[in-house]
Amino acid sequence: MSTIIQQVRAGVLQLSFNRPEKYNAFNREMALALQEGLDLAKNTDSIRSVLITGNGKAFSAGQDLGEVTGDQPASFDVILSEHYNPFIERIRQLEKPVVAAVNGVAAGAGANIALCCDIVVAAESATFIQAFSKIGLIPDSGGTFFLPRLIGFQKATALMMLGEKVSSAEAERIGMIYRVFADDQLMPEAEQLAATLAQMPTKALGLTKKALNASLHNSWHEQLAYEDKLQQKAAHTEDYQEGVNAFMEKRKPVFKGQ
Ligand code: LHQ
Repeated sequence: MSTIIQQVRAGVLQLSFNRPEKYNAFNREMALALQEGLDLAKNTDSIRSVLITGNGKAFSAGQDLGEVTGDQPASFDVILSEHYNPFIERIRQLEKPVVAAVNGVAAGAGANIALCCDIVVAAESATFIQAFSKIGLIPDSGGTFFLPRLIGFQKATALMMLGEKVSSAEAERIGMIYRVFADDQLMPEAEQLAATLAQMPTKALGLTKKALNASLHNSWHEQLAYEDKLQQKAAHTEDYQEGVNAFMEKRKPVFKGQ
């Protein structure tokens, strides 16, 4: 059985973590499979958005701790440089929207993978735990970068140091995630959201993501110049022509992602 199930429909690539008996904890195979899925999204024009979720009760419990214990524990260096960092880079650099549908507990790297996605939605019963401190580690997978930017330095520090469980309602309230849905509505809503994104002007969404990435380190005047540069690119896309023509002709636009 694959550790990640890939399904493509209506321009959406759904990647479902599939180690439910381990709460979708990451072993090497699953980490490499996630990278492959993200490469497929990058290299396939007809895929215009990505939806990441977990099969079973959990979204992901982070690193499979069985892989770092026992007789032949995997080296931390390998785990970060070959597993986590490459897929965090891929999610942020993919010029297509990535939605995380957090269906259950998201702990350790499992939480931080969700939090680096573009839009995070969660089930009412889902929880987020910066579990690292509980086992003597530091938050990785971009957690120390994204979490303070999402919810502020103070709350991020407390959550990372205390390793407390955060409900999805609280996560929405503090801006950690976009929206919460009733458990039985999460997947229909997340699929609709990803399908809507897949019908939108993909190039403009990709350029928006580039601008947002750059805003995390640019000064405001650098950012204005960067917006100028990216807007010129957006203005040369077919979807911009279609969007503006459709508006003038009072009809619904049909965007092709070009
Ligand atoms: C697991 C796991 C798991 C294996 C649940 N591994 N089996 C980077 C650098 C290098 C190395 C280290 O890691 C990292 C990044 C990281 O992600 S570090 C953080 C690693 N993750 C954790 O420390 C979380 C550990 N898990 C938990 O705290 C709990 O399982 C949570 C809070 C996620 C869920 O609690 P419960 O709902 O009470 O479920 P449970 O504890 O009973 O777990 C269910 C099953 O899943 C159980 O298996 P079993 O056969 O006993 O039913 C667990 O052993 C298994 N599982 N997490 N990370």
